[in-house]
Amino acid sequence: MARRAPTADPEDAGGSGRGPASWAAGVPGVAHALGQSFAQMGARRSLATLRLLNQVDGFDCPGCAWPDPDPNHRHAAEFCENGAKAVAEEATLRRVTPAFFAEHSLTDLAGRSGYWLGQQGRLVEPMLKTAGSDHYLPVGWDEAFGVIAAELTALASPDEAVFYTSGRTSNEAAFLYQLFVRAFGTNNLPDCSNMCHESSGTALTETIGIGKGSVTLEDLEEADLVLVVGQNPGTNHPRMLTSLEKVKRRGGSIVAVNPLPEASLMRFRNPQRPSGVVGAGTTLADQFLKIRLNGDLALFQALSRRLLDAEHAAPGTVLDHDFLAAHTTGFDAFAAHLRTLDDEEVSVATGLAAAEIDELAARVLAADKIIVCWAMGLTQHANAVGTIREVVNFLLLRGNIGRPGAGVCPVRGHSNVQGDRTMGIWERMPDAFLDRLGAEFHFSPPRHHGYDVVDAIRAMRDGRASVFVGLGGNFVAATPDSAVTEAAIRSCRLTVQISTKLNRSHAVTGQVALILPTLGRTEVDVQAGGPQVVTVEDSMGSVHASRGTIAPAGPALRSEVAIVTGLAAATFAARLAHRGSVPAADAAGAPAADPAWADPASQVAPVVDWAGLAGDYRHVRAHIARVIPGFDGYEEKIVQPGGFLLPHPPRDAREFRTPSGRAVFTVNPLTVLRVPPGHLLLQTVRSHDQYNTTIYGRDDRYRGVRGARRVVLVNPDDLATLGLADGDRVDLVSVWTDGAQRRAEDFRIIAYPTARECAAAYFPETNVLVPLDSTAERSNTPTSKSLVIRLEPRA
Ligand SMILES: Nc1nc2c(c(=O)[nH]1)N[C@H]1C(S)=C(S)[C@@H](COP(=O)(O)OP(=O)(O)OC[C@H]3O[C@@H](n4cnc5c(=O)[nH]c(N)nc54)[C@H](O)[C@@H]3O)O[C@H]1N2
Ligand SMILES: Nc1nc2c(c(=O)[nH]1)N[C@H]1C(S)=C(S)[C@@H](COP(=O)(O)OP(=O)(O)OC[C@H]3O[C@@H](n4cnc5c(=O)[nH]c(N)nc54)[C@H](O)[C@@H]3O)O[C@H]1N2
Ligand SMILES: [Mo]
Repeated sequence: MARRAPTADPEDAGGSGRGPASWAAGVPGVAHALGQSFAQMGARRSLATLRLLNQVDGFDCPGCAWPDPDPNHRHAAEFCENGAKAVAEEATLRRVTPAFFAEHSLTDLAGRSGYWLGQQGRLVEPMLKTAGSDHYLPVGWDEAFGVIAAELTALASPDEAVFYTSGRTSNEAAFLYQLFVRAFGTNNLPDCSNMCHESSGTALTETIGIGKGSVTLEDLEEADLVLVVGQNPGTNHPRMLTSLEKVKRRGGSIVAVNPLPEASLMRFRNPQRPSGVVGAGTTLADQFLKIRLNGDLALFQALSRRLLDAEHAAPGTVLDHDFLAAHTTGFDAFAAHLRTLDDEEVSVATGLAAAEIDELAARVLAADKIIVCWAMGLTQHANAVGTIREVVNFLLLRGNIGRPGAGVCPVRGHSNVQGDRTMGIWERMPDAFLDRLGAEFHFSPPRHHGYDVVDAIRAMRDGRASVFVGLGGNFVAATPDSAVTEAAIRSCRLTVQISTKLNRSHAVTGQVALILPTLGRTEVDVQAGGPQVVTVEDSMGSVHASRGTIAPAGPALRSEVAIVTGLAAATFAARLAHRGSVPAADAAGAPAADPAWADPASQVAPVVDWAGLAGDYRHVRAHIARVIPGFDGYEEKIVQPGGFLLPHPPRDAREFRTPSGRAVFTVNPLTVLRVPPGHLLLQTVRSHDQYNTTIYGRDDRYRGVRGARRVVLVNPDDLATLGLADGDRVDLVSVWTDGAQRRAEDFRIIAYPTARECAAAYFPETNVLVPLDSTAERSNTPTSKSLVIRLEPRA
């Protein structure tokens, strides 16, 4: 029964590689998207759905977290090709029915590719797999909640359960979910962010006192210089290209720092402007630094060093001395450390010529307002937190934080991943949040930190956790060390997936498994109190309403809010019956005086009207407004077109809520990743035709790859050194300090102009290569962008 992920996908046989495209978007992009939409939804439904995408009266795109322009500046079609694909994937007319599960056993499903699973359509009925069975059977909602409640109540400690969240969940569902989990008695709230921007949150909180980006869309558009570092916006945040184009039109410049010459950064044709469809497009990047994987810490140190040298040569002309004196701490130690920077080390770490860094430094000196944007190319490395702290150091030197047109811009992934964090989805929420949550609901939230993603896998592997609940996402496919993770999940007593679409996490399960089908962002959500809206927060801290517009995929579907509240009500009822004890609050809702109240295990249930909250989400927002700063007047603010901006002290007032009250310069040791002879560094990336583990197709158009996903991109000079050639078939073998060899079988080599010694291949196929224990210092994020591998020719 324990079948491994399929290594050979029969439909993924050949494919071709033609090298990177020289431009991105334009006609093929939109035509491609509409083609996919029509195939999944039919023409009428496609146009009706896409018309409301990212409009004030419509729904928020379930794709990425890039912000929408203010309502007066929105296009009639304010979406991109990949947003349209995300919508088509959700609004598909295909259905996964009980008959489907009668036909396909779990063993069968575990042998299918992620692409095949996703293509089967929307989940429409709650399904239960009992212990020992290899099939899911339909189950009623109440019975499903009863199964979960019984398993949760039987645990020796609430910490034996893990509650994962992926970043599409609405603010309302996320808030109730963390409330339920904390009232149940644990902080085990791992989320996709642990694998994503955790390093950004850690570094920014330490240095500027808040783990979020400090710029708005308007800031971005008025910057003089935008550095796009470790990010592939043409595929992953296509609407960002429109903003970058505006930067160019206003005379600003853009620099791309990336081991791959990503097409979108080179040239862009805007499908929303007629000239973009017919014209030559805009050349976006003024400079492209083809950096070695993991070389960014060295690059930012080298840049800052050049600024310090320039200041030395012409005192008082380079650094923002007023800002440094009034708002920062730690400058002297930082400057002293940079004086020891070794050019030779920088050259090895970055693979860049000194002249390239000089050119960038000259651009920096010429720019008054600078923004640095980044994504997974910075966050998924062992030294990721240090690298992002260096980005902050670099910006602080010239006062590039907390004034218009300047700042830090970590570009988030999932459409509400930032909102979920704001709502308390985090295994380490600060005490101030827990205090207010406890006061609002008259209970005492647990204080000890919970498990993040990597620790949750370890806990399941080691038998310290045996119930897994996933609010969205695809845990077994998105996480590292697939073989270890799948075994960990299979050792659980119960696994529960609250999902829209079928994926590998429904096939690789605990002894007992449940699928709870949920409404997606595109669908109308009607509750006892009438039609509901939910709210989301974008990558720049702006919160707005999202209203589904199409009919639900099936009558049995429930909203995430309804599922979470149903689960909570059932669990606390079961706990009450199980303990045979009285609720720890009296009828009036006052907290019990019993000192045992402080012990979460002794709590039975907080005073919450779960059904009432599910009936009308305005009641949920009223609680959020009282618990979370920045949400006062929530209900009134979300009816304003475009929503409202959450407070951000550095952006709003140059206020830094660090222990010293100042922005912090940090000292970060430069470690150079040296690759043993015969080996390469591998980064695992997204193709143009996927959304994380959801595979839309097998092309990666902008990189010129057609019809294949099991490919590895390698520099031709490295191929020559390794005695390999374009088209060769190889296994990817990762080597790690634990001595274990992790193997991904049968990849085809594509000769590609990536940085020397730096290969690239797609995830999730390559997650088997990422060692569980290979994580970033302090953020514990898996190092998905720097794996030491060798290529073994297939016999
Ligand atoms: N269509 C679509 N949209 C998406 C997603 C999707 O899968 N599909 N995923 C969403 C999610 S959850 C996220 S987090 C974002 C991810 O957005 P990205 O971070 O853009 O996604 P990746 O494909 O991981 O690309 C990483 C980029 O960083 C570069 N890079 C890798 N290592 C390094 C390095 O060491 N230094 C530098 N300078 N560059 C490096 C890679 O070459 C690549 O261009 O996108 C979101 N949007
Ligand atoms: N090797 C490697 N691994 C990585 C990464 C990498 O770059 N390299 N990137 C990491 C990153 S940045 C991230 S964010 C994670 C992503 O990890 P996850 O967020 O766990 O994965 P997704 O593939 O986005 O999850 C897709 C599933 O979510 C469900 N879903 C979709 N929409 C909804 C909805 O509205 N509600 C609910 N309840 N369910 C829904 C569907 O069932 C779908 O199959 O992967 C990480 N893993
Ligand atoms: Mo992400």
